[in-house]
Amino acid sequence: MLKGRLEDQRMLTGRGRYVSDWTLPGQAYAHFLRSDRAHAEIVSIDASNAVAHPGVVEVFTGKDIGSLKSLPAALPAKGRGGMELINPGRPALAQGRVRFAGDAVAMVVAESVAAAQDAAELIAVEYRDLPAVVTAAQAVAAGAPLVHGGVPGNLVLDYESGDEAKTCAAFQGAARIVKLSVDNSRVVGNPMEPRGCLGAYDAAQGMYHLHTCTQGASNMRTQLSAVLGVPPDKIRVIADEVGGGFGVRFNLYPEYCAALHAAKQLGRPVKWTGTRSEVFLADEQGRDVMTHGELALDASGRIIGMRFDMLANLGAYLAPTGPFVNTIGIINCLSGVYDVQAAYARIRLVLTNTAPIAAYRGAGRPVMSYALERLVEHAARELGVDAAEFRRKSFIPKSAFPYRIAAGFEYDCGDFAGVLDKALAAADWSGFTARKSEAAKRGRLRGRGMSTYIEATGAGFAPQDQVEMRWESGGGLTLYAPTHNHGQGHETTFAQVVSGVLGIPMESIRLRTAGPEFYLLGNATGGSRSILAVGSVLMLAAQEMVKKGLSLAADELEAAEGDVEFVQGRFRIKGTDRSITIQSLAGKREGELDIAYANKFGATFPNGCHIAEIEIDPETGDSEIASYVACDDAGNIINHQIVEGQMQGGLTQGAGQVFMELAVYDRESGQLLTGSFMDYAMPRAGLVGHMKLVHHPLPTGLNPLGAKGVGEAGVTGSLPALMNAVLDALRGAGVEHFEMPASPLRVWQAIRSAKRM
Ligand code: MCN
Repeated sequence: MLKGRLEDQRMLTGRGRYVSDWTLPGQAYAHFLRSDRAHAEIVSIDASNAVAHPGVVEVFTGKDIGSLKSLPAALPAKGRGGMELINPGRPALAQGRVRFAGDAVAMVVAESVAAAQDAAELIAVEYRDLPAVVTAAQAVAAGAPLVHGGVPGNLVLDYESGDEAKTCAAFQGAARIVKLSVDNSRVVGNPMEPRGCLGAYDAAQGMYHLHTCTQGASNMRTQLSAVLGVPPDKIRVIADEVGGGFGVRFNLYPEYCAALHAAKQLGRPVKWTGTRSEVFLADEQGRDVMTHGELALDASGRIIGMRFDMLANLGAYLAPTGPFVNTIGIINCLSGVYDVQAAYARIRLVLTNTAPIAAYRGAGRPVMSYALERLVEHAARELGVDAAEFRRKSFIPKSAFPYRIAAGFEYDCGDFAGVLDKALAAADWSGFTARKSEAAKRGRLRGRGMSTYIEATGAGFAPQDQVEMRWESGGGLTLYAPTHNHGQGHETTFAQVVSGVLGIPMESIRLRTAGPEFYLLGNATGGSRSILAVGSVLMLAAQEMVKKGLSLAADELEAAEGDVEFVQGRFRIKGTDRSITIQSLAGKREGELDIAYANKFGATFPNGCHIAEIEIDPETGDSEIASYVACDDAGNIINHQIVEGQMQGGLTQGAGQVFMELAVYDRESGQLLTGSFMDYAMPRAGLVGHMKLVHHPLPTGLNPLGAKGVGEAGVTGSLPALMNAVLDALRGAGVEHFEMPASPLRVWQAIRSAKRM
């Protein structure tokens, strides 16, 4: 039995090749001069001293990149009244105006990193400062400064989903209405590996080569093609190891376009290695959505309607996936696990003078689950009823599937009551009062919170996922797939799926996803789709390979094809001991057993019930997670160890946002005040102890593996469960309203001001 993951040995022994490990002969080094202000006109740029600096090859500014088109951003949907998304465009280097602190103004290319950095300091930029807005609420206020002249009121889209008329009627007939506003705070993705790239141009072939940290080469090629103005097949995106993605390595970034442009102009490769400061300033950021939610209840306490009014901060420019994440990404599970057709959401997408916002683990679904599950728990409390039984009353019953929600999406299966029951048992739900009293004796405030979340996994923009399988001499099999592994263990789980069909050892299977030697179309890793979608395609491809092998084996064994069967890695003449292994067959018939295959599988709906108990020390404001139960339905599980790791990672990421992480822009100056790990706290493994993971799998029929995604479920479930627990504990000290993060100082201050009231 394999211990750990196939990729572990390589990475733990330092043999992984990350973006900055790539070098090419003759490469030059890039450094970006970034705006030191949030909003200003660029009056002039004088780069003459920088150009004259020893070692400098060239300096590029906005006026030098005229042949590059704007970075793309689109949405396959319209807004209220047919409103189209307004995309004001984003140049690779600022042109005429800077719109957030960190906007790239110039790129210096030099013979060394140090020379490029030194020269950047010699560039004189004259700015004319403009007023800045950093919150979405500021941006939609009357008379607010405009981030882009062409976007009236800073509103790029007024989006809606659900049935507004039915929802109004439900609220009119409600016995009770419960309301809650919540702020899903802004966070910085912070993968271990800061961004970087190495751009090269092959003039003879007219080919661009971009080595970078990516979640999927095919997706990035399509985005690059829009900027470079060449077909995607003239571009290769190349990566081995990617040191974490979390959504913020999904999209193309301006620096990559500028580096490729420079490589072509200069006739030599250009390498850029970003810093942690640049991660904070110029990576896409996550969340930042304010929601006002309302529930309509009937006299028995059943939910009969729900509506949400959301304000989403998209930053200074539209990131390619920013609009999608903040519309469809949010409403694809609009009414959660509840049987409510009267549901409606309005989301206003707003520009501000901050770093662009796009996907961050969960990509919209944690915004929905947080707004809804905070509201539901609040309603149970208002009614003075048990939070679990309040939810149960409104669940979609198991018999009601397939179930189409008001937003138009169809859940295929689920057993929400079954999930709830298992979670209640694992959490010893009825024993909470005793634990709370015991904690009180120790001077601790103990609180409990629940979420019964659902999310959509498996969305993908590309129409198909193409895969290939090629045999190597020596009996190894290489899988080629479009979805990039950046921590999720795909080398192991994809090999597991293929090995299960072909009967060859997992160790003889290799995965390639972003190399110059192949060209596949398909979806990037995102939306927790890799195993359910690409894993399923690989499984079918392996089955096709076996079919192909039957006729080749018949030929080799001199038998009729109908007499040959495939059992545990061998083609055998039925009822005899004459056989040949698939590896030997591949060796004898070089290339003939290789296969190219494509298919597409779409959204599945993993769900779960998470129950958190936390304790707060009122003297210090310090919080501790005393117990955490996650009962999840991920359909069929391919690899339990990896799924457990994914859940732990997701929960910890959720806990990071709840307890410590917060990106803060100064409201006056627009400066990022939390630009380093000195000011921005990251969660560590010890944050989420006492974790109990329970499964309640209901295999989906929507893909051949019967799997649902798990990569983001931990976040979607934990944000509301943990904050509900924080609120419950704080109520013990008289605090009624509190927003993330529950850092010791903020908790302590909240308790102190509640005491004073
Ligand atoms: N798996 C399984 N059985 C299932 C579901 C999944 O065995 N029923 C396994 C899969 O085979 C895969 C892993 O669990 O090895 C995660 O699978 P999946 O849910 O398909 O998600 P993806 O592989 O597509 O990963 C994407 C998801 C996203 S969108 C973000 S963001 C994220 C995440 O995964 N970023 C991560 N997990 C991360 N983990 C690490 N270490 N680093 C990141 O950047």
